[in-house]
Amino acid sequence: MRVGICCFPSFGGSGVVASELALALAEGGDVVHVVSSDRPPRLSERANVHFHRVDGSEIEEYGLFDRPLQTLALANRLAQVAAAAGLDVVHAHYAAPHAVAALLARRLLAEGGGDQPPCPIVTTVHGTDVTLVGARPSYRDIVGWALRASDRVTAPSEALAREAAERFSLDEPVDVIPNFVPPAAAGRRGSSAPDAPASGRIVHVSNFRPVKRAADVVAAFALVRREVPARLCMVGDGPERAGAERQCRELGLADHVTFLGNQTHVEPILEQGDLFLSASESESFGLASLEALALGVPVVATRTGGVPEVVCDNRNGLLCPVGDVEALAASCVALLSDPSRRQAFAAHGRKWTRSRFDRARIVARYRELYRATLTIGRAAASEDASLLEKVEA
Ligand code: GMT
Repeated sequence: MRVGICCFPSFGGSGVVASELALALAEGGDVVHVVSSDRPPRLSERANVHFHRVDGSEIEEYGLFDRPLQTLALANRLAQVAAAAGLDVVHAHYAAPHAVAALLARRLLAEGGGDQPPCPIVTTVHGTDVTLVGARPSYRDIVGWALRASDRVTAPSEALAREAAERFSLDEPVDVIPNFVPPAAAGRRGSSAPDAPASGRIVHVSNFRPVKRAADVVAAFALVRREVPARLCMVGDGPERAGAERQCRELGLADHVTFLGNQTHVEPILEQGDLFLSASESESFGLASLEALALGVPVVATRTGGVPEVVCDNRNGLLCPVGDVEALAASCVALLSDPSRRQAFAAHGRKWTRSRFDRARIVARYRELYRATLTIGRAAASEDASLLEKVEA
């Protein structure tokens, strides 16, 4: 198949999932066209993967626009790519702006009167489009429209599928297709030695947005340090990083915490950890937790959204209430001071992720879904016009 994928070029989970999916599809013989404002960090070069940059900045020189009209530029580029490459299906990661742009592109092509059948659109919601963007009055209606007008909608967890269906009153079921373990994590054995004495290496990976509650990670770590001589490695970058660094200095922790910034490949860092710690307020899935478990690193995380579908409480990790810094710290201390429990958790995590989040099986599910949409794309495309008219009215 010829598959178009549009996604954010981010270090965050959705950019990683979209890129890893593109690579896996290409590996299986599909031709993939990734359309984004920049090359996603994990999208390595390989045969059958074509990258198309969306620019849109030409209008800035006119002076009237303070930024590119990204959604329009994306729709325009997507239509060009769909026509030139003869795409069979477009997979939009995030309802807004990607599914909206894909729907506009399809309309644009239909108006152009080409002889290519309309391209079906599969949209994957990743969390923020439902819980944040979709919750704001300025975006709610257009996100709901994009989801209803997509030929199929998928979510990485039951929790997010339920939330999307309820929030946007979706008539059609949302397919739950979990994220898969990237080959770089599946292919490593994990070098942490869970049966060795606890060295107390805790790893946190996030984009340091407020929803990640980086301050709770640092506060929990401060409590852990009272019991165990632990170290904390913070991976990623974002708005709360500077605050977390300041908090470490104020708590006298600066010598025990390393901030590494964004990293394209987190596996070598994760596998050096004895524990992965996440304090998120909301998390549709928790890709970094999945990668940690696959590497045999137990997880201490907050019980929110789709996290309990990834982390099995008391089997391969420990789940705590959001905001309960004491519980997070106590869970870290409990695991760091019990090597045999860590070892059992590590073994469970490896086995669980291999069976439940297997790449080949999950990529096959996307392929099946794409095939199923080929027959409905034409009908759906003719409905776009009336839906768009309703939204514009
Ligand atoms: O967590 C973020 O802020 C990044 C966001 C993204 O768009 O990359 O991640 C979302 O999608 C990931 C891949 O499906 C999930 O693993 C994350 O849990 C999800 N984040 C949230 O729901 C907050």
